[in-house]
Amino acid sequence: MKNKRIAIIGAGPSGLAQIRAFESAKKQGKEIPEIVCFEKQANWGGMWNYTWRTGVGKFGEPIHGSMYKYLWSNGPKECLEFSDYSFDEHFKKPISSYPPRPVLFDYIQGRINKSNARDYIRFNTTLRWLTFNEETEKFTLFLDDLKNNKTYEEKFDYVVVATGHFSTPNMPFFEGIDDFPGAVMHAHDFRGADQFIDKDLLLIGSSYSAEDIGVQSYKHGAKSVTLSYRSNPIGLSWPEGIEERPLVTHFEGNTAFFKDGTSKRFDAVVMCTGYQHKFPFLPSYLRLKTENNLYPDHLYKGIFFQTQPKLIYLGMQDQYYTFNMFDTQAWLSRDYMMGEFELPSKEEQRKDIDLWLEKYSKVDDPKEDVDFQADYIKDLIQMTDYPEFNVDKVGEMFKQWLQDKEDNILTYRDKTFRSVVTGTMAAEHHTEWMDELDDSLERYLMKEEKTKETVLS
Ligand code: FAD
Ligand code: NA7
Repeated sequence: MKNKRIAIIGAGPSGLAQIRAFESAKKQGKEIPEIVCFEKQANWGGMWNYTWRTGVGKFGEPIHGSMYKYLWSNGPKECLEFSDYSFDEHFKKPISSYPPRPVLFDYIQGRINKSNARDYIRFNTTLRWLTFNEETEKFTLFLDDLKNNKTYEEKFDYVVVATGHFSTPNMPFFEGIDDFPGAVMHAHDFRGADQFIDKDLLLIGSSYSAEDIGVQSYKHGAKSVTLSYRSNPIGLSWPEGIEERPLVTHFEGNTAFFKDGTSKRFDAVVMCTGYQHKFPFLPSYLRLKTENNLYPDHLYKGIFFQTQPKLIYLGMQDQYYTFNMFDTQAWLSRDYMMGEFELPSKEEQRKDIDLWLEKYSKVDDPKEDVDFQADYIKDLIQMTDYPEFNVDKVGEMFKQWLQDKEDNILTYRDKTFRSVVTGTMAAEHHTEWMDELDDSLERYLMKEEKTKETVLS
């Protein structure tokens, strides 16, 4: 086992889950392979490692981060809780169900800090390219040590791609947009709504980014928010100041024209039009080519690449379940790499993928989406020793969350849920979400009396 070398690309929640899976086997006294994780950023956490930068970073690499200031969890934290490291264990007291980004970042770090995970990670290192030799059955990775401006190559037996898929913008063109006089950006480059105070804002898209950036901009004082949809409106009952219109047909100056014949003048446009699965470091025959969906084709059990199963993809699905799904995937991929889980024949793999794709083709609303992803996770869990958690109960919470958003998009983050890991009921946050403009960890963990003092002083 010691002679096997595993490369993990990316130290976001998925890559860290893979390290954690190996650490857990090591704790059980098993001999684990040599692991090297390559992370192009200076720290771990992936998306949760906030950066103020846009465009390129310090070393000229495309910026990975798409998260922004004032980002609060968009689903209950009880739905993403690690089943081997609870929120109670980390925070030592109940916290609310919808914490802001720095709090979840702290939680992610808490679990991984318990081990020597940092020793496995080479930060500021980008995977540029890789090849696979059919004879030696080894991958050669071409790596760029960004700090020292040095390239080098190394050989590995397995490669785990954990580079995420919400980083490379899908940026559509609309006639006249090139002459729009205000700011035009993609959600990937959005870093907070302060810039839109008193502005008329147009968001194109009708999914999570449009909803969340729209509501944040409203909360932080935008004059108006217009969401423009291509297929379906989000369809919530919006407060006055937020509205939905069909797709933009074109722009003339700072006026946008919509499919229903209406028009409106805007100060800024944010394209909330999703992301591309992008793997510039892989030759095309090893690349996963897919849209954002719950069951990308060509991945057995959602992770093993059919053309070459020694290439494993984590977290490539669209996500209701997040951290706990990445964990279950990482546990199964670990077992495969340690020779404890055998892949069936190519034909059997294809059959299994087709069954899942057929099941997925029948899914047609968000509640069924949740059930589908729950079934997928249950399928994985029963093949591994990942600590069981009540996946269906989490599914019920997701459905309640969908309902809460429909009831009131401005207050759903004030609701609380019960942990399936510890049974603990979440605490109510000291301040209602709409009134809370500070998303820092310090403010979040403050006692209620203290928050009043800070407001009065
Ligand atoms: P990422 O977090 O994207 O991490 C991938 C890592 O790979 C990064 O660190 C990157 O630097 C590294 N990398 C990429 N290319 C290379 C390379 N060539 N060489 C070396 N390293 C590389 N999920 C939730 O559960 N709740 C939320 O509230 C939530 N909000 C979100 C809000 C936004 C705006 C976005 C974009 C996503 C949100 N998500 C949320 C989903 C989020 O993507 C997941 O929670 C999680 O971060 C995915 O983990 P990952 O490790 O798969 O990918
Ligand atoms: P999603 O969920 O992939 O949604 C992309 C949206 O963009 C969706 O509404 C699409 O409409 C829309 N879209 C895509 N292309 C176009 C064009 N050409 N014109 C108009 N609209 C378009 O991405 P998000 O960024 O919202 O969410 C991704 C993650 O980031 C998520 O995990 C969040 O937590 C944060 P469609 O319905 O396909 O017509």
